[in-house]
Amino acid sequence: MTGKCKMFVDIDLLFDFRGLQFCYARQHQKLGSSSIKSLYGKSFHQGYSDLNLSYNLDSLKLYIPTVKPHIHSIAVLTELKEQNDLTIISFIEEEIVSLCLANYSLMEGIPVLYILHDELLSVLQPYHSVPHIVYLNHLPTHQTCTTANFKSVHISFPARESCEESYETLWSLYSVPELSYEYRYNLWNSYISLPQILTLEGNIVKGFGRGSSDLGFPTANLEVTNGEYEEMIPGIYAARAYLKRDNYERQYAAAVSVGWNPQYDNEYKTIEAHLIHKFEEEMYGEGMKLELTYYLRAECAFSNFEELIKAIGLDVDITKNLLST
Ligand code: RBF
Ligand code: MG
Repeated sequence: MTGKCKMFVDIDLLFDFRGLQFCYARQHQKLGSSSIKSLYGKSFHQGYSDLNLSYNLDSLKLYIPTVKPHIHSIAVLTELKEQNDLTIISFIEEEIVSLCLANYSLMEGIPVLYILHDELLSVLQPYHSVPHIVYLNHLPTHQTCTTANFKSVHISFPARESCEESYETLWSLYSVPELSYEYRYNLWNSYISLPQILTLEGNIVKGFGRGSSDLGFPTANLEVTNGEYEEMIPGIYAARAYLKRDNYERQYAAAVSVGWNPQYDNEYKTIEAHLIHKFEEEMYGEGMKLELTYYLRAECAFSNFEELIKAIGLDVDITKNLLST
């Protein structure tokens, strides 16, 4: 990269606020994926009022510590911070964003601009003559910028929009380092201790059949026969698991995913437990009991599957540390 340029990065790209919005909206009402999609690219306030929902900042604040940076994006940001005149653009409310940023010292010293989508171009106007890239993950904003002749790179989120071209553009400008395990673990390591243990019981059923083949983390899908699972906040939990075959006496640590898997946009809500133990045999039909003790994070749609796999790996390591007996 020769010379400095002005770079704007949308905060949505760096942190999974949208995962939090999914979680939070679904906690309040049974929303379909189409209405959830309408939260995309909106501030909390706008998204919620569009869906005719209200949100309570106090209870939202509870989940903010678990909003995680995208592992890959944070590597990009680290690189940009070294090389550029960097500003973060946020279309999300200042109160929410600043609470989240407070968790990550990496963000210290980077200015954040709080604006509305409509204000974007007037904010960028002074930079029209300097070489710059606007690095955005929100397609309409990207299009607005392109139409106004700003050099704008679109990195898509969620994953299913095609974004190969934008990655190539980025890689041709920057060599982005791989973050060390310790670094990623520290970024990822924030969670909420549940005020009371949530117990779920039922039988293990066939899931979407992706667990071990695609991701390398086999899961036992629980068909729940007790508990208010419909009301449960979607997200990733750390749990103790017990199996009927051991008379529910032996304890396994488990990382549990509750929700619609936004990476795949499932049609129905599932509870999937990755038991941290090597099982040789199939477990369909087996009885299982889960005691959820920590909320680790919201469900996310990552910009690629490698990122999802890394995130699950970190969830599992954190679960091991929290529940090792
Ligand atoms: N799916 C998602 O779409 N987003 C996630 O953030 C996510 N996190 C997970 C974390 C853990 C610990 C586990 C066990 C699963 C997670 N999943 C997530 C679900 C995953 O996509 C699913 O297990 C496979 O697709 C098999 O159905
Ligand atoms: Mg499964």
